[in-house]
Amino acid sequence: MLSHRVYDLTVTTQLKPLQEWVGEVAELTRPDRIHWCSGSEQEYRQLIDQMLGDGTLLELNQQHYPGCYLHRSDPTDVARVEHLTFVCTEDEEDAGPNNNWKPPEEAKRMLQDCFSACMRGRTMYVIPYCMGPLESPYARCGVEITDSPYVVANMYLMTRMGDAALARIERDGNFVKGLHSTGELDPDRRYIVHFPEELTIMSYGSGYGGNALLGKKCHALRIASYQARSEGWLAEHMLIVGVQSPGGETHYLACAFPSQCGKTNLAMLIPPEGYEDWKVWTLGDDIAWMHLDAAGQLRAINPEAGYFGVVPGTNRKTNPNAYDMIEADTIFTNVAVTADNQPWWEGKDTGEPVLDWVGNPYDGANGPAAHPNSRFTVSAKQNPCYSELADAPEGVPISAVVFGGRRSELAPLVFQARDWAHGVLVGAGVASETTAAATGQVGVVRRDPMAMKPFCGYNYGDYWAHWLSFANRSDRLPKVFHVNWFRRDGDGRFLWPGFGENLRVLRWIIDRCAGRIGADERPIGYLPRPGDLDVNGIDVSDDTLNQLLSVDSGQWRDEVDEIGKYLASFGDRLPPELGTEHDRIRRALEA
Ligand code: GTP
Ligand code: SPV
Ligand code: MN
Repeated sequence: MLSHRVYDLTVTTQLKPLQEWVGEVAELTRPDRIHWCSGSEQEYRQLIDQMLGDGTLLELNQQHYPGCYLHRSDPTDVARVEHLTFVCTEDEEDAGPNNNWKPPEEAKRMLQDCFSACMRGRTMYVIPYCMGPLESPYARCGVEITDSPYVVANMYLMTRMGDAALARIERDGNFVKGLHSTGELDPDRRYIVHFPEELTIMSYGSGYGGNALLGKKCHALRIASYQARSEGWLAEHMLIVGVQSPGGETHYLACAFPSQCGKTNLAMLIPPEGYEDWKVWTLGDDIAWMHLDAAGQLRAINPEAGYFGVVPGTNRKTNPNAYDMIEADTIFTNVAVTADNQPWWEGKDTGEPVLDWVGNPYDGANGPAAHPNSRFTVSAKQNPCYSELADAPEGVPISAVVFGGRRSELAPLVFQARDWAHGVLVGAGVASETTAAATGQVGVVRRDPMAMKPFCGYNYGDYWAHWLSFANRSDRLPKVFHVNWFRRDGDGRFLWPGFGENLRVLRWIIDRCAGRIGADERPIGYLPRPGDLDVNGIDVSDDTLNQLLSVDSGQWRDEVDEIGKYLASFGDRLPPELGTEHDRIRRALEA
C-alpha cells in the first residue's frame, strides 16, 4: 500500500487552477518532494552540484571551459522521436495526416498508467516559464512539471523561468500545462503527446531535447501553432536575424529550415571578408512567433532565451560566434572528450577524442566520436551578437520570409516567390534530406512544408489556408524566398561555401525587398541575373555559379508533380487557392 503523503501547495501560488493541477499531478506521480523553481542563479548552481554528485553531469576542463558540463544521455535517447509523437484532437481530421493521432481519452488512459507513481523516491520540479519577453503582449506562459533536474537546468538557460514567469502567469490567469517524466527511458514506453484543445502536453520516457524541454517544440510550436491559427498569428520553426548594411539600415529576416539545416548558423553569421562594415544581429535561432501589427506589418518575437544547438561542425571558421559562446557556462550533451577533458566533436579543429559520446574509449572505428545530434545548451546572453531588440515587447518588423532545405540537387541557391500566395506554395513545397535531429534514417528527401512537418499541431491543409489568409489582412506582407546552401557537385562536394558567405545571398534578398535590384523571371520565381550576386573574393567560378542558379525544367516538372500529389493527399482540407497556384506553376514549366 502507498503511504498517503499530503502535499501542501497553498504557500506556492494563489492561482487556484495551478494549485489544483500541481496537486493532481502529485497525487498521480507520488514524488517525495515538490520543488517550485525560482529561477535564481543559486538554484541553478545547486542543481548542477546535485547532478555532478549523482553523475548526471560530468565536469569538463574548468580551465578552458569554465562552468561547462557534459551530460551523456541514455544511448537510446538521443533525438526527437517523431513516430512516438502524437497530436490528440477530438476529431482525427483536425490533427491531419501530417500528425500521429490517438483518441484523447485513450491517450490519457495510456499516460495515466505510465505516470502512475512514476516519481516515487524523486523530486518533482514545477517550472513556471514565459515564452517571449516577460512584458510582451505576444508572450505566452506555461508550467512544466518534471522529475528531471537536467530539464530544469536546460529550461533555466533557454527560457525566462521561475518567479517572474509565475508572476505573469498569476496575472494572465492561464498557462499551458506540460507534464514530463523521464520514466524508465524505455524506447517502447516513450510518448510525446499533445492535447491542443486542452493546451496540455504529456511527455513520458525521454529526457532529450525537444521530447523533454516542453517549452520548445511541444509548446512553442505544436500547441502555439494551434492557438495561433484561431487567434490570427503564426508560430513557426524559424530563426530571426537582423542584417545591418553599411548605410546603417537593418532588415529582419525570418527563415524556416528543417532541423539541422542551418538556422543557428545563419542566425549567428559573422560577415565574411569584404563585408566588415556589415553587422548581423541574432534575435532567435529556432522559433519565431509572428503577428500583424495595426499597420499590417508582420512582427516577430523569439519565444526562447537560449540555444539548444547542434555541436558538430561548429568551429572558428564556420561559426566563430558560437565557438566562443560555448567556451563557458554551457551544458554539452553527448559530445566526446579529449585526454584533458575538453569537449570534442567532429569538425572541431583542435584536440582529439579519447572517449566517445557514450564514454567508451574512442578508436575511430565505430562511427563518430560525438553523437551527430550532440547539442550545446547556452543562454542567449552569451551571444556577442544578441540583438538589443530581443527583449522588445513588440518584436521586430520582418522584411523577408525565407524557406530552405537540404537538397543536394534541384533547388537553386536562391529564388523569390512572385507574391504571398506563391510564397505559401513555395513553403508548402519544401523538401529536405532527413538529419540526425530525429531518430530514423538520415539523408532521405522528405516533404517538410515550412520546416514544420514534425511541429505543426494541426492539419496542414488548415495551416496553409491560415497562411494564405494573411493576404486578406495586409498589403505589406514580407517578400518570400527559398534558399539552398546544400547543393553538391558530381563528387559530392558542396557547390556553395555557405556559413558567413551566405550573407551574399541575404544581401540580394534585402536588395529585392528594398526594390533596388532586378531579377530574372522564371517559371519557379525570380532568380538573380548573372552578376547580381556578389561573388568577389570567394572561390566560386562562373561555371559553379551557373550550376548553383540553374533550374532544370525536366527535373522541376517532376518535382512539381510530386508536390501536387503530396498536396492532393490533404483532400478537401487543401485550400483551393493552393491548387490554383500549383497549376499555374506547372503550366508555366510546360510552356
Ligand atoms: P536545429 O537546432 O536542429 O533546428 O538545427 P539548425 O537548423 O539550427 O542547424 P544548424 O545551424 O545547427 O546547422 C546544422 C548543421 O549544418 C551543422 O553541422 C552546421 O555546421 C551545418 N551547416 C550550417 N550552415 C551551413 C552552410 O551554410 N553550409 C553547409 N555546408 N553546412 C552548414
Ligand atoms: C530540432 O530538432 O529542430 C531542434 C532540436 O531544434 S530539439 O530541441 O530536439 O527539437
Ligand atoms: Mn529546430
